[in-house]
Amino acid sequence: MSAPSSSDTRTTNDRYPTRVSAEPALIERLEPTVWGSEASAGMYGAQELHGHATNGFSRVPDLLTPDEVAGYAAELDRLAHDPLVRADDRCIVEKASAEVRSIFEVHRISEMIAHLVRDERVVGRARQILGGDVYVHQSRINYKPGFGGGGFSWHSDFETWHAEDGMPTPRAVSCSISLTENYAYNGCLMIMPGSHRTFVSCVGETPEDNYRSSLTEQEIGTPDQDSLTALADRHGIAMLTGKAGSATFFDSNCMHGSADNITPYPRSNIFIVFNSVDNACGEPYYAPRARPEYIAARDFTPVR
Ligand code: 6CS
Ligand code: FE
Repeated sequence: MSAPSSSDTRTTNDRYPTRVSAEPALIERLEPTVWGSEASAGMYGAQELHGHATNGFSRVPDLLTPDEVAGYAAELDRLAHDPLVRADDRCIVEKASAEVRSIFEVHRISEMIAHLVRDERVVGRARQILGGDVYVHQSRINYKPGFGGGGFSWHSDFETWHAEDGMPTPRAVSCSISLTENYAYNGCLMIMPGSHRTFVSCVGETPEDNYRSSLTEQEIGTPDQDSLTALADRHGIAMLTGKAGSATFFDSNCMHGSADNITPYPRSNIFIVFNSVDNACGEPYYAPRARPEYIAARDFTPVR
């Protein structure tokens, strides 16, 4: 791919350039994190929304009941063993073990997960944070099996969604619902609290069909070590441990990652990305072409 030309207004006026310069940069984010008015009614109270705006994430300890956890865990198991799912492009396997790593667009594969997306406990909170109607930009199951589930290097999701999916601004939020206990040692999510206010412009052009390798091991769109050190020194690192059934909502620009899982204990979760209908994706900003719809939706119908 050649670098976008300077006549391309989409990129010349862009506040969040990435994968185009030889030098990394830290760019202050201007958009709010919580768009709903703090008075907007819903499951989050004003204090929780305030915490979300400050840290870039918020936690819901018992989003699912133990019975629901058991039901969804059985559904994850069923999907991972369904030969039709296994053969589908939506299914990503681990490089090392050929075990299922992720399944994408699960809200269109599983009726149970479609239902979960529309659940007020889930979409209601996303609407409160993003200030109105939302649609699903991406959904996936991450399995992270024991004895070899692979980690995710440090990254901001928004960096990828902006560069490769054409998401204009960081007005999206991810909901990660744990179906297994998350310990510090089985590859739990790590977030730098407060890092969502800084965009790290990354070095290295997006190759053709980058998604074919980035979903097992992301290399492009991962920040340089000096930028990561600066952010970690400034913000520290939070380990998001918690019980099965707990959920974390986190801003699209949080700096986050997770380690490999060498323990016997899997760390599985359902992951749903909500984007504001006022922030619908267009052409990619810094990639040769848009990714498939099962990774980055083009149907902006609000969740009802
Ligand atoms: O590609 C995505 O949409 C997500 N997956 C990875 C490995 N990095 C960026 C983003 O979180
Ligand atoms: Fe991520």
